[in-house]
Order: sequence, then C-alpha cells, then structure tokens
Amino acid sequence: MASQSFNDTFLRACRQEPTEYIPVWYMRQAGRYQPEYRNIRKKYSFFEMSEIPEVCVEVTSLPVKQLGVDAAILFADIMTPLKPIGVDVEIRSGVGPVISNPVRSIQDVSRLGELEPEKDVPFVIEAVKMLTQQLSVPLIGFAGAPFTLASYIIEGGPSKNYYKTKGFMYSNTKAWHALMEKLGSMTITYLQAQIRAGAHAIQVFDSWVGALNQEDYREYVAPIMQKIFSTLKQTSDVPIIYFGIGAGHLLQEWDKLPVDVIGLDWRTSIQSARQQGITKTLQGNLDPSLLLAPWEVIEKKAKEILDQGMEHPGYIFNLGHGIFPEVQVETLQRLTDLVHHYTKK
Ligand code: 1CP
Repeated sequence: MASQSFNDTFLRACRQEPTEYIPVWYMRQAGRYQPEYRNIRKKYSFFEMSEIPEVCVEVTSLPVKQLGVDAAILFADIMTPLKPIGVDVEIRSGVGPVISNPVRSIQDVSRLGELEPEKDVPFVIEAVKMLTQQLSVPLIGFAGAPFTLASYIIEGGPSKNYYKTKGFMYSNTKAWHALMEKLGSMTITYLQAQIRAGAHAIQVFDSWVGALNQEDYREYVAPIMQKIFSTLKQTSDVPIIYFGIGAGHLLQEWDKLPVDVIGLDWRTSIQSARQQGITKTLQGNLDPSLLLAPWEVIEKKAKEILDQGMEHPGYIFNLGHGIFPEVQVETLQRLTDLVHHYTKK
C-alpha cells in the first residue's frame, strides 16, 4: 500500500499531526463539471459507472491527477448499499436518487434485508482494493448516515423540508427506531468492509440531518450515530469524518461522538466552531457557489478560511458542499494550488 511517494498529509491532518501544508480535497470532486466524467457518463448509467470496478477506479482517480488533491473519495453513492437490501432506487440525471418503493410503515421497514458486502457489493470492495494499490494519496470510503438515507427512503426522492420523514419519525416512533437500527447495522457492515479492503479514512454523510433541532437529534438520531462510530472505533483506527449541511446548531452534539473530524458547511465558520470549544479536526467550508465568482473573490474568501483553519492543529480545506456541474476545472486547479502554496510552511 504505502509506497515511497505516498502522500499522507490528509491523514496526518485528521490526526492533528504536523503537516507541511494544509491538505485539500473536494466533495463531489468526481462529477459532471469534468468533461471526462460527462463522456463516460454518456456510455453508462450512474450505477453502471460505480459498479464496473475499472470505470469506478478511473473516475475516482481523475481528480487526483487533474486537480492534485490530497485525497480521493470512492466513486459510489450513499444509495449504493440500499439497492441490495430491497430499495428500488435509480439515479436520475439532474435530480438524484428516485425510489419506487418508499418506506411508509413498520411492514416496509421489516421488508428491508441485511447487507452482505462481499456478496451484495463486491464491486465496491474490488474498487477499493484496486484504488489503494494504485493511488498515491489516501482513499476515503464513505456511507450515508441513517437519517439522511431514511429521508430518501421515506420521501421517495430528494426533498426540501423532509415533512414525510419527520412525520414518520414523530408518529411511528417504534418503526423509526427499527429503521435507524437497520440502516445503522448496514452502515457499520458496509464501512467495515471498505476498511478491510484498505480504505484509509471514512466519511459519513448526514447531509440532511440539520432539518432536526438539537432535542430531536438527541432523541431520534444520536443513539444510532454513537453506536455506528463507537463500533467502528472498536475495530479499526482509520479516521472518521462526520459531515452535514446546515447542522451548525448540532455541533455540541457532534462533538460528543467518537469521530475525528467534523465537516462544516459554509454557514458555520471555522472560527465560530473553534470559539464554541470544538477541538476536533475541522474540514470545510468554502461555499461552492463561490466557485462561479471571479478568481479575486474566490481567492479572498479561501484565504480568510485558511487563516482561520491554520490557527488550530487539525484542519482540512474543502467546500461546504459538493461541486456544481457549472464549475470550471481550471478554477479548482487554481484553488488547489492556492491552498497548497498559501499554507506551505
Ligand atoms: O467525488 C465524489 O464525491 C463522488 C462520490 C459521491 C458521493 C460521496 C457521489 C456521486 N455521491 C456522493 C454522496 C451523496 N449522494 C450524498 C452526500 C453528499 C451530499 O450531500 O451531496 C447525497 C445526499 C447523495 C444523494 C445524491 N446522489 C444526490 C443529491 C440529491 C439531492 O437530494 O439533492 C445526487 C444528485 C446523486 C447522484 C450522484 N451521486 C454522485 C454523483 C457524481 C451524482 C450525479 C450523477 C450524475 O447524474 O452523473
């Protein structure tokens, strides 16, 4: 695995060890903003792309070669492990995951099966093995968190306010906890398989959990997150990143969980998280919309964020959410260079 030229800057930052510069990677760094991605996507559906290991390896590696980022993230989707447990999901271009058999009752919850990674998602394991042999930077494995997965499974697709999800949570509380348990076990099994195959770090995406207030997070979600993270910590020491959108009000809850890194969106500055007493490594958080602004605007904002990040050990530069298809590859190349040069000791 770790060849002589292996760049472990990202892993060192996760562990709050000294680094020569601030590491950077981008959420959705493999995606439709890349002409190469769009060409491959013409030939395959989203799931075909991620289920053919050679294609998955190519798409995962592309941003490392093209942008010079310090970590790769496996090309898959948070919905990937749901298909084999009985969720009929397809990824529609320009929309996202669409589910034809949403979960609406305890019976629907009990119909969901258990994940056997080696049998159900062998392509993920194969791709992780191939990537960790080839890449010169760490590979981030990932999974969706139970709340965020449940939001798609219950709504049937992307949502703005998650009222069906929250309605289910408040009115079928027993079924909700059963669903959290099921998705939680699946998440543990899936992430452990990625770690066994060689993933160097893990990111858990709880993109939509910011829809809950602190009290409800504590009651309906925190117990399963505690279980997922503590089980992973018992069996491996790979760094764990926990990320969500609009979840600044949950920072204190997240800080109690056994994770190494907290991923922030652009609404919560690095500085304000530090002022709230968060000492874990932080990752983020340039507003991805800024990537559509003139370079001078991007540069100013990126430097402000980097200045805040460098004040405390343990910081990884990233966006506050994924790259949009309209962004130019050159902008991200320039930004990556800026992060590396501006922070070099
Ligand atoms: O480079 C990478 O980041 C590639 C791997 C990756 C990851 C980590 C993809 C590929 N998806 C994800 C995670 C993911 N998927 C999340 C968590 C991160 C986030 O908040 O964006 C979520 C919520 C999803 C669900 C999903 N899948 C959406 C969002 C829909 C919504 O509710 O707004 C979309 C658009 C997809 C499809 C998808 N997944 C990945 C890509 C490149 C795409 C676009 C596919 C295409 O049409 O080509």
